[in-house]
Amino acid sequence: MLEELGISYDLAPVDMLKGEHKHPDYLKVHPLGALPAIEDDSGPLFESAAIIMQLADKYPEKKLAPPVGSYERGEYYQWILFAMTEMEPHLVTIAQHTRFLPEAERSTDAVARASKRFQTVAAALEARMKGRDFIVGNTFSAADVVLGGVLYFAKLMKQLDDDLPGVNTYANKTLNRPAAQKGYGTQQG
Ligand SMILES: N[C@@H](CCC(=O)N[C@@H](CS)C(=O)NCC(=O)O)C(=O)O
Repeated sequence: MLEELGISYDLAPVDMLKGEHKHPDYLKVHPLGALPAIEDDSGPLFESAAIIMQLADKYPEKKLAPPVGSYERGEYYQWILFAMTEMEPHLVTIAQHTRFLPEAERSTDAVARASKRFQTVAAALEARMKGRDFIVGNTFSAADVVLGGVLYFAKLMKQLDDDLPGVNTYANKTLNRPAAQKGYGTQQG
């Protein structure tokens, strides 16, 4: 999002494999010790979609959010919350049970259940993307930044199969944007 806005920022890497995200200093920024978080002149903020929506509103001249009160603004909230509440939690479950939890606490059943639900939810996004380039209206918005981030996570978790061609095309287009390539280091086929 910062790259899309073209504003300068300093990166503060947090090494999760070393547990730096649970350090007391970082817990002052994010009480759950999760990533990402930002700090600007106004103070710290966590929750990726909240950060993205706040930045879109803070730089209105970049036109990355539909006008407040418009129908498109409603759709913008709808798809952002869809990404964050219906898609992302299943990916977090898959990540925890394949990478982050101690092996003894991992459950293949939990992964299977999360993956099944993710596929059901992704099918709704597949239907939405039929004949569309962007999730809301016909221009790029912060909602595409949110969806792009979640779909990037889904790709890492190997959840975007060939039976989701529209979602794959959308994810690749979003992640091939120069800002995403700079931000995530992505180059999708
Ligand atoms: N809903 C949160 C999810 C944050 C989240 O779970 N981040 C992961 C990394 S992608 C994390 O920090 N996990 C470590 C933990 O929760 O202890 C957001 O989108 O910001």
